[in-house]
Amino acid sequence: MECIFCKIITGEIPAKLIYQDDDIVAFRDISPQAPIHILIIPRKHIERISDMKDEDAGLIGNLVLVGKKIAQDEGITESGFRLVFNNNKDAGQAVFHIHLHLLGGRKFSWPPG
Ligand code: DGP
Repeated sequence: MECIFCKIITGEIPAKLIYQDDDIVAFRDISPQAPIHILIIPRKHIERISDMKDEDAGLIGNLVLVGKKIAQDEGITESGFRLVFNNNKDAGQAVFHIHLHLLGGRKFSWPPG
């Protein structure tokens, strides 16, 4: 198993875990791009959003709901936060196990860089 996020799920690679349930794990990004930068991932190895199947709809919905809950716990609901999936090279995807970025704690620009 070569996937670093699968290794975080099994505990083979340490991470600052902040949430887990039967389907989802969340941990702090090793290279934070904002005061709060958390990755929310499914335990199921799916390489990219464009590989998702209709049967994954519930899982993706739950990733967003976990993002909402963590944002609340981190105190960034009122100030604002961003949830982002990067898909393939133009979006800068570096790890091929889908992950929802939760970013907050500062103001973000739009359009994104
Ligand atoms: P992306 O570019 O969307 O594929 O984002 C990958 C993110 O994963 C990037 O923000 C850095 C983070 N990351 C990469 N390796 C590790 C790791 O070993 N541990 C943690 N906590 N985060 C990692």
